[in-house]
Amino acid sequence: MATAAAPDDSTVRETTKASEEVLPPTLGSGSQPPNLFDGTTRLYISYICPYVQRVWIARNFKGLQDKIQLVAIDLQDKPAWFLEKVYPPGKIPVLEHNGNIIAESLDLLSYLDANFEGPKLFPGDQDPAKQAFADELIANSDSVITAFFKAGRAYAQGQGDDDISKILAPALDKVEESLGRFSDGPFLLGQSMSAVDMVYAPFVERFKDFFAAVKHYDITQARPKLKEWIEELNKIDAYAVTWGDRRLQLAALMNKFGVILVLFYLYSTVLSSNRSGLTHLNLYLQIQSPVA
Ligand SMILES: N[C@@H](CCC(=O)N[C@@H](CS)C(=O)NCC(=O)O)C(=O)O
Repeated sequence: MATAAAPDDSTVRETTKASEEVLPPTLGSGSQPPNLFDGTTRLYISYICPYVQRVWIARNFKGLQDKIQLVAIDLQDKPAWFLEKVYPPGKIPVLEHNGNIIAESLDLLSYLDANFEGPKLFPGDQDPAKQAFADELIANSDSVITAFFKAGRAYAQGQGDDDISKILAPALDKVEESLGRFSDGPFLLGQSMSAVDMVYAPFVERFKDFFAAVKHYDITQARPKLKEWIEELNKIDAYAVTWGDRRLQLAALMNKFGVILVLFYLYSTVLSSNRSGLTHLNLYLQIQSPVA
C-alpha cells in the first residue's frame, strides 16, 4: 500500500502559536529603526493600549504571527524615526504593509480581513443579518466606551455609587442585551469570536478590572452573558496573550484616573513577585495618559 510522503519541513510550516511568540522589547527615542519599508509587514503597537489590542487580537486570530511582525513603541519617548518616517501623528496602532501605512483600529480590522488570509473577522455576505448587527455594534462602540471612561472619571472625582451606576449600568446592559441577540454562542455574533468582540472586549475587561479593584464591584453580577463571554474569550489563545500582566493594564488605567493608593498596592505586589514586571510598572507609572 502506498504511504504518504513524510511532510517536508520547508513546505509544512506551523504558524507560531500566539502564546509561544517572543514579544519584542519596547523601542524608545534611543532605538534604531527596523529596516523600514523593506517589504516586511509590521504592526506598531504598545503593550497597554486597548486600540492596539483590537488589532493585535485580530492578527493572532487570523494566524498571522509569522506574517505581521510586532514593533512596540514607547509612547512616552517616541523614536524620531517613528514620527518622521512611519506615522507623523504618532498614534498606534499602525500597520506598515506593501509600502503603505494604515492607521485607526477599526479601519485596520477591515483591512486585515480584506488583505490577509485566515479566519474571517466579519461575517460579510456569508451572513448579512450578522453583518448588519456587527455594523450596528461597531457604530455604537464609541458611546459604550465613552460611558466607561465617564464612569471612571466619576469615581475619580469622588461621586457616589448611584451616580457611577447611572452612567455605567446602561452601557453594560447594552452589552449584555447584545450578547443575547444570537443564541448560537457566547460571542457577540454567536458561535465564534469576531471583530465586534475585538472592538469591545479590551475596554470591557479593563473596566471590569478597574471597578473590581476600586469599588469591589463586579460588573458581571446579574449579567450572566457578559460573564460567560469574558470566560470564553479568555480561553482563546489569540485573545488571552494580548493582555500580558493584567496588573500593568490596571495600573495604566488607574494612573489615568489618578488612583494613587491602589497604584501603590499594585506596585508593591509586583515588587514582591516579579522584578521585570516592576521595571515595566515603573515605566508605566510615568505615563500621564496611556489610554486615549
Ligand atoms: N482612534 C484611534 C485611537 C488610537 C489611540 O488613541 N492610541 C493611543 C494609545 S492607546 C495613542 O497612540 N496615543 C498617542 C500618544 O499617546 O501620543 C484608533 O482607534 O486606533
